[in-house]
Amino acid sequence: MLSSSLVRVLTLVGTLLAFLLPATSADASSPLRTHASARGKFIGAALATSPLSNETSYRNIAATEFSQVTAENAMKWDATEPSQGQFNFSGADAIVNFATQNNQQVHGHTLVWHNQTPGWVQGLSATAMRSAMQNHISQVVGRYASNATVVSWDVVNEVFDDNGNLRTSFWYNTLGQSYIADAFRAARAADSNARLCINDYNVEGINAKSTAMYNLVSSLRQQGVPVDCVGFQGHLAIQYGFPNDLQQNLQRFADLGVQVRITELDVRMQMPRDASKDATQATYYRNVVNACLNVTACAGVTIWGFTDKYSWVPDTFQGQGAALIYDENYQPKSSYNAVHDALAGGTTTDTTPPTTPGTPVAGNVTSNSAGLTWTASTDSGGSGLAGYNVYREQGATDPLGQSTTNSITLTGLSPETQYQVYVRARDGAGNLSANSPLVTFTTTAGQGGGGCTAAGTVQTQWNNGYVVQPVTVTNTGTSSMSGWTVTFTLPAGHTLTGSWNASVSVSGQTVTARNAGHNGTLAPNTGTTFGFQASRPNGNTQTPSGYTCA
Ligand code: G2I
Repeated sequence: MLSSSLVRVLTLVGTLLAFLLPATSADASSPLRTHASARGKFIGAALATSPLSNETSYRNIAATEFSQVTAENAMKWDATEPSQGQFNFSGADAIVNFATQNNQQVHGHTLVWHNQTPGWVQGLSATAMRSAMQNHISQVVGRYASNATVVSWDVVNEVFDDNGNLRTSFWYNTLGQSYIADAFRAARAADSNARLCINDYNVEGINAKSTAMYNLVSSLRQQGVPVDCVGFQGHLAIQYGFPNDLQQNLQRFADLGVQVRITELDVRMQMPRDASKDATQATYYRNVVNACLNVTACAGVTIWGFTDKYSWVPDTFQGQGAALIYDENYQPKSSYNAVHDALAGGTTTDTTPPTTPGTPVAGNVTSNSAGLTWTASTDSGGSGLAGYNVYREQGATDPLGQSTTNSITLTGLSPETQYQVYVRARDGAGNLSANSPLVTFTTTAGQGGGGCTAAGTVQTQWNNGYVVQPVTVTNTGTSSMSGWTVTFTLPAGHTLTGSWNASVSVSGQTVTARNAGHNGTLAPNTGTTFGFQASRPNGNTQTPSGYTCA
């Protein structure tokens, strides 16, 4: 029996310890993988071969924090079979050996993709291409079939275009849709145990593309094609918003009987970094991890890299970066803590809204636009200030506009109209502040007649091409339009490879896009969208410019 004075001393020590150590301290020294395993999930990172062999910090973090790894490039076709029948597994083996040493599982990425596939494959006839594909899969998967470290494969990658149609890649154009089922069958033949995945981007939320993926997976499985896993890449950006139906989407795939996983998570931001962007980013990371934790069939989350020192983002999206959970000096960021705390079962949720913004001041009021500025809010709830919503009517759910700073130019307003608007601040967890006081302004008289604007957003790009979607076309005039013509300039050497929702012609580098049959009529202050895809020389990072509308 303990004497009562000893009990008192022990209690005191316990109280002191509880006081001195922050609540998360029990977990502070445990790496991500320890917590992930305790939850029955993996936490992974994509690894690049060169820092893995050259940098101790890189190697140490990769080894200690993650239970799963994916080769960022080393298992792709251009690395493993640069010329027909000449296989090179040096990079792939380096990653597999590293993973074996560190008791990690490897997800093989990727067997059949339209990027990073050598020219010799792309030029083959249908019969030759099918057998080259089967041979590639058989050699690459076969090499690791009896290696317990390599447990899963992205058999096909990015087979959909951005509208959810099957991508008209050289695979599809030469072999038709059957290449997908054939690839899975070849992978199963090469390894009867590996988990075989289909992987894509922009499928995190429920949308046309993810629904097309859902239908394809469902139909392949009904035909007995061995698809047993779906990968959701998860290349997110704080400026585009979080796919709030991620968990629901993962669950609907899980209900098909497949395993699901987040395969390439990163959350980019417009540079430079600041505390508020970091906080929003951390919320995105936490939300993704929580979505996976909440879906039993979700195997885990792979981050596409781990240090901002090595990330594909700045090379692809000009002015954006800082997408990962360690900075370029290998220091953990808020997003690391978010992943850590979510895996550790942290339930700290920010429910404190930001402070109320100041009264907006209106300036530069025209017939269809107005500038507003207000005193900024602050946020103390932990998730950080994310931006502001500007509303017209009390209780409106759709904002007139959104801004990440304490000013905005409202566009698309009606001429000679009185507007009473107010601002609400929002934080990274989605909490909205109280309404600011109202500001009232009246737009000026319009000139009457026409006027339209066009602007294009690069949705995704890769080494030698990109998709611009949407190009938004807006009728900024005061009368209805019955047709529109948008022009823009392709940089030298770029070639249009496809378009949708517009009728497009090219002369030199000037592209003229006219409305399609269904989207020519635009009432004042309404708009429509179209999109296009183009190829560009390897290594070129330019994108089109000079969008005009008439
Ligand atoms: O684009 C991001 C990812 C989208 N999903 C599929 C992934 O496989 C893809 O990864 C990226 C790699 O992160 C980049 O590192 O795929 C890119 C190529 O499509 C990779 O970029 C390439 C560069 O384009 C090459 O110039 C470079 O030689 O990386 C190569 C190796 O560093």
